[in-house]
Amino acid sequence: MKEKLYIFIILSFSTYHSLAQTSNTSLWYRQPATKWTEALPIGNGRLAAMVFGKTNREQIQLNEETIWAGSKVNDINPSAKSHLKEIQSLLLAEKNKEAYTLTKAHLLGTPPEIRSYQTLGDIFIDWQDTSGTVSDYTRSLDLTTAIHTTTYKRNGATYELQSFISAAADLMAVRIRSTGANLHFRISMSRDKDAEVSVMNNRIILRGQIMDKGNAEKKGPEGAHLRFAAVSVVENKGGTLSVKGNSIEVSGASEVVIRFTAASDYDHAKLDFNRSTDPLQTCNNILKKNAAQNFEALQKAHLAEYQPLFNKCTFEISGEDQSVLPTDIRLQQVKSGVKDPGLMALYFQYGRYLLLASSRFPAKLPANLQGKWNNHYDAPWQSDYHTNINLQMNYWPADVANVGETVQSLGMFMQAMLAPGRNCAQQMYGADGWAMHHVTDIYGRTAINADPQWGTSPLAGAWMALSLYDHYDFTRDEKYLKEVAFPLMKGSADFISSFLIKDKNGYLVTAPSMSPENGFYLDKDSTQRYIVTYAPAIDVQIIMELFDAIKAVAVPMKLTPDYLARLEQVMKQLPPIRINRYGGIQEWIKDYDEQEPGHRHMSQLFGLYPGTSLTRDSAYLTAARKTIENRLKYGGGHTGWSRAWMINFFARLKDGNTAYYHLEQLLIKSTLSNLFDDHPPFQIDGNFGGTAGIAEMLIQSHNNQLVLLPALPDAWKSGKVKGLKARGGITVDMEWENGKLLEATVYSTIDQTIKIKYKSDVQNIIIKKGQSVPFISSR
Ligand code: FUC
Repeated sequence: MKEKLYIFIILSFSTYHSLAQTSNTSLWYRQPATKWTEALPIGNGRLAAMVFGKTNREQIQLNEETIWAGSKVNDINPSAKSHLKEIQSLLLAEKNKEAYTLTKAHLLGTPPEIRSYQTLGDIFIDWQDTSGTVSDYTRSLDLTTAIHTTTYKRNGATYELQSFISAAADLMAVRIRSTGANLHFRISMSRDKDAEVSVMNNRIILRGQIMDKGNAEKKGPEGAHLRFAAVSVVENKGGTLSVKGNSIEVSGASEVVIRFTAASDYDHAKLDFNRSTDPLQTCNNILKKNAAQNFEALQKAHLAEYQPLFNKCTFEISGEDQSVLPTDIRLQQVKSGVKDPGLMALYFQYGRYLLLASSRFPAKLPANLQGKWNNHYDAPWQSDYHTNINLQMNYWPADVANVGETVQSLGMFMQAMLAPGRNCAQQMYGADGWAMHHVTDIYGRTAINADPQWGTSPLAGAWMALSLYDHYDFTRDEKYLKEVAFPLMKGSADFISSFLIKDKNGYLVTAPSMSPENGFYLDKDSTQRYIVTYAPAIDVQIIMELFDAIKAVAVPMKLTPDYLARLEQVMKQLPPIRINRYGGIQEWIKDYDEQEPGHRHMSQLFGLYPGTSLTRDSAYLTAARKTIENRLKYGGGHTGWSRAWMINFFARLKDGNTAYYHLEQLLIKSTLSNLFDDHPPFQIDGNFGGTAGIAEMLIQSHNNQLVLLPALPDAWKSGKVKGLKARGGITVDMEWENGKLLEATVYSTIDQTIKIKYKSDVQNIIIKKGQSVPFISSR
């Protein structure tokens, strides 16, 4: 009997296997989602949806990237500039308490906080007949097609629901069909707040304007809230459609297609509303453009756009293939100690998928704290743009994992940030260039947000500029450098050069600032914790790396020797990177006692990853390891993104097995059943940081050398990866067996000599533009 049961399970698994197209590029489940964090995400960058796969009342939760509360305001505190000098003097005199009080009174933004990115609403499909048991149920998200499929049997009939969000047509298409029964259900669209729904013929129209307490102090006779609209068009084959209140009833159809799109009156270039656009008209225009295309044609166009992007990179790791099992079971198994390298390959591809689905064109805004998937009106951390690690981390995998197209929306947004950023530099600090702090929204917030203890990060913009520079470093796309990255880099350098002041020792320092988001005690007997300070290690490292990056583009940007000499002059006067009394990288200007030794942020290691300033000196590398060990000893890595950062750190330390351990911990402790990162709560940066970490274990390309398999863990004995990217316009395919590189193929978009390193084997390989060369090592 036991044996029979076993055979039955195997058989049913293989049935599901073919049904759900399981592999390590597919997430699939045997039951519907019972909560939002079990639903599966689809998106085209601009529109996003979470599909539940429910059988009585199907729910598709909807997002559009611009549905944000708040509005454009000059948030710079008018008394900032006149109090800056006093705050700086107090900090240099270590009167941190007084400095903090003044910072809070005069540098905190007005209003002090941004408002939230919001859900757009939901589509519901309410089935008329919910009798009979559901069997043979699967729902899956195929990453190679970006299509979500639910199939099941009920009362002898088979049902299939497929959905995808097309970037080509800028809409979501849902097809519902069955064999063995006709379709009877009601389709509705709703939003709990600030919207009205109407139905006309086969269209459900949702229109709204955000009403939010944050709007109280806002401008304009007509109010300043974002206006939005969403339209669902219902098309049936066979049967009838009828309007029932605010829903459409489908009776007796053999197939139904829903086309959905949404829009607002937000203007990306201005970071503001554009009252001359009508969101409903925008929706109608989108739908009209594609009206002649049936579901199959839409799908074909969707695949033609999506697949070339996704298929650029493939990754396989040897080991028992568990993809025959549902994804939630695999994750459970890993949590109970089972090894599943394939799940790591899936996690990697999911990260690439999520970035494409939340940041590729037509997206004009970057992926936020939740990508673009959010079911709240007041989301955790407003689902905003945190620029003291989180937004940067979102884009860590973009280039290396070969989804560099996703940087476009980040670039567009940051270009638009230059104007409010210049205002911030001038009005807040009386400085040149542009600046922003640790949080922003789609309306161009730049001031300190919430409290100086979180937001006193005047170099957050410089870090963002470095993220955009990295895309140039990977692609060597000079047009992009000139138009997008360099204005932000140069503007940040201008800001820094005029913002720095001299401390008592003659060093040029940033003040006020902080080391995100850790506190310290001025002396060991003190119980008074401080955060606001001057010249934390992260600032020094950011300045060095930004100025180095500018020097690196001196030729294409035609920078004058005079300008470069001025940068050098500043760099020479920065405080040095120091080793503290515990042998770690010193976090602050002095060797203060830290308040939270296990803090999730490890800002003093910016120069280990994503930066490089700590990677060229073995003493710094040893100290960096010590810093990480100390953080871990006191519970560090406890949030998803913090754990993901650990993977990248250990990859840079060339310690593959420890990087692997943290990747496993990321899955065990910080991953939800839909493989979303769990901060907790859901926050997408851990997905992206984890994806970048996996790539960083396989390939590294900082410091002008290409290192193959720099941190390969023992657990990834054999494997194959195609299409990883390296700095310098390079693409790499590799295959390894029993921990040894078999062969690599290196392709370059520019003429160059590449220094390629595998273990102790270093070879200089001359490569011509557009050429591929093999790399074979004897090691
Ligand atoms: C930073 C982190 C938190 C969280 C928030 C969105 O402030 O310290 O952990 O990720 O951003």
